[in-house]
Amino acid sequence: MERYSGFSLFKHAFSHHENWQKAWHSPAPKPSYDVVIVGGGGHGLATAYYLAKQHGITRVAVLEKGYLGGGNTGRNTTIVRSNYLWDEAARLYDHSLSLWQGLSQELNYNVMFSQRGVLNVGHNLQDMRDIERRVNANRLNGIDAEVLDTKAVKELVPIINDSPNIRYPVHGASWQASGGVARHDAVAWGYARAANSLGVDLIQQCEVTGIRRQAGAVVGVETNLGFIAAAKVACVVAGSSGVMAAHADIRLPLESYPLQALVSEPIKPVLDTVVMSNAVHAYVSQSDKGDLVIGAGIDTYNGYGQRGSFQIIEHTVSAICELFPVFSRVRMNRSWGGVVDISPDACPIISKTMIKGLYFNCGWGTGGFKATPGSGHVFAHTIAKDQAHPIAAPFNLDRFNTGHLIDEHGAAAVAH
Ligand code: FAD
Ligand code: PYC
Repeated sequence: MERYSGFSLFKHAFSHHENWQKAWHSPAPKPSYDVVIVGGGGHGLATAYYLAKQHGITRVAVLEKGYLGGGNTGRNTTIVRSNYLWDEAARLYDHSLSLWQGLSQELNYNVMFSQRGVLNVGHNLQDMRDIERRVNANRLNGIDAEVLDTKAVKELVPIINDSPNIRYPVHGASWQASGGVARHDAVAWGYARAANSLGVDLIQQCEVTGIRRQAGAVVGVETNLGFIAAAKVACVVAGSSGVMAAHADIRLPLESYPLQALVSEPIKPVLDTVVMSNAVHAYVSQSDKGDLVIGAGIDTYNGYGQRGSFQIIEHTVSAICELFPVFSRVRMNRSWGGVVDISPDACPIISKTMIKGLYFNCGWGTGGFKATPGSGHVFAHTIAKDQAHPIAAPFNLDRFNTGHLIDEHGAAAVAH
């Protein structure tokens, strides 16, 4: 901003005549904020918190078009794990898992993180070979993973159907004992309260409709409440990332899909771990309240609807009933959907862009809840230093040019 005022403008004008003319005709707005974060989900709020807490940057605003945590953060099935195949992804998700362990204390807010373990079930020989490969890779990365046979799965989950005669018999599973669940909306509220107490502004009902740029750099955002000037803009809008990028004339390699889930009426405790099966497109855990929390694969077509299609949910419920016949008469209470943004390698984008001061954090697809603390932590570093955090560096946008993809379709564990 210095160059538009006093002596420095004078100096600049003589050295860059054309720029001076532009600047003269449209003076850049004085930034109200050092950083504007677009999107008040868990990732945006965590980013704001770590910017303030770890980097001392408190002139930060989080702009949310609806209400805080009302996007995928408040719609997911809360599974936390770090058993990803490739080193880069394992490092990212394991960094997050380690932050989860101290999060309630860090935020002074009970996020109900419960390490009750996660099973990824295999139903045929190839599933089991993939599981063995992933577990071996996990162990090499120091992640607590094990391969279990059918008997060991049955011991952990006595209500699972271990008959060899069902359509998709349980041949075994991977087991990550340190995985588990957390309370999704508490994560948004905890980060929001902690960020706000450090000076971050939280502005709800504020929809960003444009990204204003000048001379190749961001100068702020257009919103339904008017223009907000900012030195840096960080977009963390999950399924709306393609739309947001278009505001800056950027095309991201992302596709948006509805992903749905449902919960049952509360029942007595019957399931004290998380059971996932990619092959049958279904997974289930039991919340502390007693509801069965059930999730499906993504819809088979692109969309922005916050509900999923009947064909997918029917498939999921029939798979759950086959795996857990004891659930066949449980009544379902609610179903809903969220819009997830999936990249070609099912890994996130945590990156600077070609526009100075513009950053994107997106592409978490079906699996970003578990990453919330780690994502916010490394993204805040990337924004504050204008340089990728070492853990975030492989998730740069440039990988789609160089071909250095990190294919995590298998470990994403939800059918794509
Ligand atoms: P969000 O929480 O969606 O936040 C983005 C925010 O941006 C939204 O609040 C939105 O309103 C706001 N926004 C959008 N456009 C604008 C705009 N123009 N102006 C201002 N604000 C805007 N992950 C797991 O790890 N484990 C799971 O078990 C799991 N289960 C899932 C189940 C379902 C049904 C779904 C839908 C997702 C699931 N996920 C899971 C994925 C996970 O929910 C997401 O990856 C994660 O919550 C993304 O967080 P976020 O903060 O980036 O996005
Ligand atoms: O990534 O573990 C996961 C997940 C579970 C449900 C949706 N995503």
